[in-house]
Amino acid sequence: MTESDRVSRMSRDEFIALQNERLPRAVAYAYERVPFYRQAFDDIGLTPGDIRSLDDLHRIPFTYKSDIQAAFPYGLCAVEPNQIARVHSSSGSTGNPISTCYTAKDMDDWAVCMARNLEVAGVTPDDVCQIAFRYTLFTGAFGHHLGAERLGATVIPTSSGLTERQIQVMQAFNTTVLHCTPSYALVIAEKAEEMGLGPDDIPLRIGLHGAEPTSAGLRDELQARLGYRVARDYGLTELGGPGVSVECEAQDGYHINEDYFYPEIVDPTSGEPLPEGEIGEIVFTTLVKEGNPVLRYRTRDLAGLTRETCSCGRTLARHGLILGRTDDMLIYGGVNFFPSQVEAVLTGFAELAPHYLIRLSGDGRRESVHVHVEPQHDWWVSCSDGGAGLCELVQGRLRDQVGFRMKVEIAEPFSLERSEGKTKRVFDER
Ligand code: DLL
Repeated sequence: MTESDRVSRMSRDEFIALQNERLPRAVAYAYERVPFYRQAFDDIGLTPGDIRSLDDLHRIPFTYKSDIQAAFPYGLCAVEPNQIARVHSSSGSTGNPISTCYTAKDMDDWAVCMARNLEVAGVTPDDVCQIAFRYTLFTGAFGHHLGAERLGATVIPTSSGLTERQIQVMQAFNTTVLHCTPSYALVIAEKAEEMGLGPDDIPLRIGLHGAEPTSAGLRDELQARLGYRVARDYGLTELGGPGVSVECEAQDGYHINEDYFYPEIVDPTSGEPLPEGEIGEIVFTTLVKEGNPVLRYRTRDLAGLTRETCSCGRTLARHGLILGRTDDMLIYGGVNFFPSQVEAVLTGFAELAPHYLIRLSGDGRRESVHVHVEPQHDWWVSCSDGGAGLCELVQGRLRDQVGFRMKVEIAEPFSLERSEGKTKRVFDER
């Protein structure tokens, strides 16, 4: 049994003991080294000594994305500049960029977390891992690369793009694991089909996809088209990138590396902790991070949490599918909805390709929501009414499932923009 395996199967009491030992140290470390945390504690008369165990965690004030943005680039850093081994950054969909820095030990911890994620996903040292996340300041490629290397697998750092060549590389080197965003996996699937290749012509057995949502419908479609099993992984720059959680073969929640990242679920409005199983905002506290420790970080990602043992036998806490982000929530005519609800409806139609975009427009008095969908090519060429019947059906189902009328418009096959990284699907022009 590997060390990762041992940790992944510890008893709940062992986890609690480990977290109770690490949390007070992490809090004292942040207080002593990051003026932002010292100030936050001093402001409410809290001392690090007050945080003796997990039971005291709720007393610590939250850290928000705006705090990290305001501190860009090194404001929340806890070490001297010459101790920083690596920096990564995300452009952020809104506002200032976010950056994170790693000490040499953080880099080692990152490798441990990512190697464990790969192991949980079913990757072995015999696998050939093609890293088709883009190698930039973005954490995705470097994190996956590090984990695959640490696990002892073969690493092929193709980065994203040059899709035909990606497929040639897969065939030449017998790639068994594809690492990229689900959006890019879809582009690869399309290109493979254009090259006349079916799932049996491609040696992949696992797709490790993260950095953006993958609905169950999109996952199933990728699995059918590329002939592999999808394992989705989750992470964010603020916590050091990927390596936070991942799905195992059971595809029943994401196992969290909770010896490194302590999870809570809180009510997004009140901030009150929610009971296990309820959907709320995920909040993480880093337990051993040196470069950029964060306490009670409000991720804005919405999911539920369970500490029940998974059918795979692992005991690591699991969060469910990320249902959306608090800042992704759209409000139309007083109804709250998430793009993921629209995607869930669209992927239920075999006639549609999983490419879409949602456009909200209006002048304050009259608003409208248009959903642009793309038909499957084969269906489209045999369709006799220009898609009108299908549009009606999709509109009806969206109204039933999401709660109001959206106008569905059919775009030409292959006409909506494809992405090699994360896809932007919502355009709010109100
Ligand atoms: O996306 C880190 C990452 C790289 C994760 C590669 C997995 C694989 P950021 O660019 O900072 O970091 O974006 C983080 O992306 O708060 C979520 O909203 C979203 N996200 C990441 N993974 C998933 C996922 C990386 N599996 C933000 N499902 C997070 C849904 C995800 N959303």
